[in-house]
Amino acid sequence: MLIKIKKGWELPESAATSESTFLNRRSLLKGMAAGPILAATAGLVTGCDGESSQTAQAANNEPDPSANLYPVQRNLRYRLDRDETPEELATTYNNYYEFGSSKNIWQKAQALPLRPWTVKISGMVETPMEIGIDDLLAKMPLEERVYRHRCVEAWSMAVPYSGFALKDLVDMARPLGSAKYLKMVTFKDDSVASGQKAGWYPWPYVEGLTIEEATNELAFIATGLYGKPIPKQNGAPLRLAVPWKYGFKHVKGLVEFEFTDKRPVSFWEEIQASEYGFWANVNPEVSHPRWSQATERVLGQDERVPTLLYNGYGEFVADLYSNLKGERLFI
Ligand SMILES: Nc1nc2c(c(=O)[nH]1)N[C@H]1C(S)=C(S)[C@@H](COP(=O)(O)O)O[C@H]1N2
Ligand SMILES: [Mo]
Repeated sequence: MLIKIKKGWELPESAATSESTFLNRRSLLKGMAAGPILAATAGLVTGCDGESSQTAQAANNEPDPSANLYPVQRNLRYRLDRDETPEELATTYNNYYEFGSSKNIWQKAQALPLRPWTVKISGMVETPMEIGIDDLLAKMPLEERVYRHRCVEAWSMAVPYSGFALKDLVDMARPLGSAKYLKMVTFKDDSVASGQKAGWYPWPYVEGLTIEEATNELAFIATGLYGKPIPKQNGAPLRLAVPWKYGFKHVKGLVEFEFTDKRPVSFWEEIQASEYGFWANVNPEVSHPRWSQATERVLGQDERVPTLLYNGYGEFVADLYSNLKGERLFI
């Protein structure tokens, strides 16, 4: 399936790009040490991701055995004040550094094989286990939720994910009382994900939540998108969706859930902790060090809209943070 779309809506991003280009040059000069590159300047850092050199690896197009699970029933508790983003935008404008630092990685991501796919549950749990993705999907009650998604780069979308509450996985894992955090880890295989050959990134991509956050009703594991299995570029077969947090927390291609008493250091935090912290809750009043977070560009729309505290999900999550005033909750 080849979708050719106009790139006009990508242009406003170039505003942010100019800043990061400047910083990228500096970090190049410093020998790649710090790479504050989320607002990507394709090709500059990895030297291999420009559109012109987009020679996708052989697509791995085996039929998805989970296709017959979808669509699933929509949970109407999570409503939106805005339209759903058109599917062809949400599935062709992505961040997935394993496949390159441009937004245009959807073809390259097709190289990822989705079966066999084993998920490991490890660390401080009653019974560590490994479970195949299809067994996991059969165990979990699937539903659809329309969620907003707000990238720290100040673009946003609203998409219907299918999947299950992360709490259901936590309950299945039965963590010990000593577990305070859940660390989530992306696959690592640089034979399909050429971005992982770039040795200056701390692969594999890792993210973390507190157990309280992970068991909050909003924390969701997405296995589907637009009533179908979730596309590879959006994080198949499993990705996190925590819509009150910036997009980089929404770790894709998950292979491991580790319960731990140590706060995980996430991928972007390791690269540039001053710009991408552990909590990363959306707040329009707390700027990124290099740009404002006050407004966002909705994919497919020309006008920017105001960004909301906790991305509009305060009623569900604000209480999680009432005793954490000393923490850097918003970056
Ligand atoms: N493994 C992994 N997960 C990732 C990323 C990544 O580069 N690698 N990018 C993150 C960022 S910055 C965003 S905004 C979202 C984008 O998700 P989408 O492509 O479905 O919009 O994925 C997040 N999850
Ligand atoms: Mo992002």
